Amino acid sequence: MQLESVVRPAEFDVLRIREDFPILNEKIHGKPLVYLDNAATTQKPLPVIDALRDYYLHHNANVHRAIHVLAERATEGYEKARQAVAEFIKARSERQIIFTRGTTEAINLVASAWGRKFVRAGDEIMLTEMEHHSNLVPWQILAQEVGAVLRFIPFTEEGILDVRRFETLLSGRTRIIALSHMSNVFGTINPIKRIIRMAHDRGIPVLLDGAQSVPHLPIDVDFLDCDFLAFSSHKMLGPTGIGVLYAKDHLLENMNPYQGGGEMISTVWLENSTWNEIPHKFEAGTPNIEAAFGFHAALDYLQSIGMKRVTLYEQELTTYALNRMKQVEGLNIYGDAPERGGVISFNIEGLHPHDLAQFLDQHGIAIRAGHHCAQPIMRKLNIAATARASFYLYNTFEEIDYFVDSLRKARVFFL
Ligand code: 7TS
Repeated sequence: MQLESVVRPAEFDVLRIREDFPILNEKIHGKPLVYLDNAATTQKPLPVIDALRDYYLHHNANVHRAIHVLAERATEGYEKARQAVAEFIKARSERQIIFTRGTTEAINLVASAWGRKFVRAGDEIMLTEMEHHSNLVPWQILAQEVGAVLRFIPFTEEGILDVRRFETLLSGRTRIIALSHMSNVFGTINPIKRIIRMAHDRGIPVLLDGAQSVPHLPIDVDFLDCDFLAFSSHKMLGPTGIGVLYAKDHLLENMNPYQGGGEMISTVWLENSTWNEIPHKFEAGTPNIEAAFGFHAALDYLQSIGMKRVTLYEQELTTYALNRMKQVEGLNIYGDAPERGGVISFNIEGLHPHDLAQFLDQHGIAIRAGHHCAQPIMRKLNIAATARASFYLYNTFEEIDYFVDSLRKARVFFL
């Protein structure tokens, strides 16, 4: 994406935004917190924290069940959150929005409820080599259960999907393609529009793992034309324990239920039952109601800034960080895609990423070190782990300067 447009970073009042995140004032080992682990989870602004408190102070009751004022308030708030999600990703209807525990559960729901019905022995499920375990293991379980075969779109040295190989891997037996929109290791934004078009030419549905994209990019499911989209509230300023599965209506109508229990039924006899309307058919049991209130507040917060502005600001930060990090001696960055988000995986030669993360923590800087729930990527790169810095709308250029200076200090300290 080019920065020709509307917003220059100067117009993006990051200091004003930071005031909404009280945790950013924490001192870590006596140093100001520099939080660069946003791909794992993000911090929460006051409106989200207030929404949780407000829910318990004024609205707490179970949803969809009782006829009393609190139950009506809880139900209304929960369903309004669903509408807000639909608007945020430009879905046609809130019927297409199922609340789950997060991305992981959303993908498991599809693998289980759609997969068991439509995938047969010998059918093929297409993934990529750069998936998070969440978009790998549920398909492995399904494939083992029904005797299906997994196929993988490879990535290149630059951490870019080899779309030409994708075309040759497609076959008459490919039943679904499931891939991440943005990689949590390389930061690569995958060419999903092209992949979806090629898949749809052959009548194959596509599931997008949007855990890393929906928090950072404007999303329009109608424009993308994806069939399923999974994402998590906690990576986009909202509470943990709630996330979303978006799906096209006809897919949801034709899928079996995921879990059985209260709320997902219409009529229950001792021997059998009929199902509730979508999306309720997929929401068995009492949901995470307060999290829906908090998630709604997070979506409003992001909307009030504007996702385009968020994307542009993060791109400026990322370009700045990449340029500065490349000047650190012995530092290798994994992934060099032209289209990328604010996730940078790297190593410093001779320095274990865990030692580096511990050193940075002593300086107040929170980064991630490990395999990032993507062991197959590490295996292909022939490394055990990487360090990873990931940004969000409250990070600053000064924090990146401090981070890069601290990387240099770590080299001096350890090497
Ligand atoms: N898919 C991707 C691409 C992810 O990055 C993650 C979480 C998930 C799925 C799972 O999301 P959850 O909310 O259901 O857990 N990624 C990371 C990470 O990179 N570091 O910690 C969690």
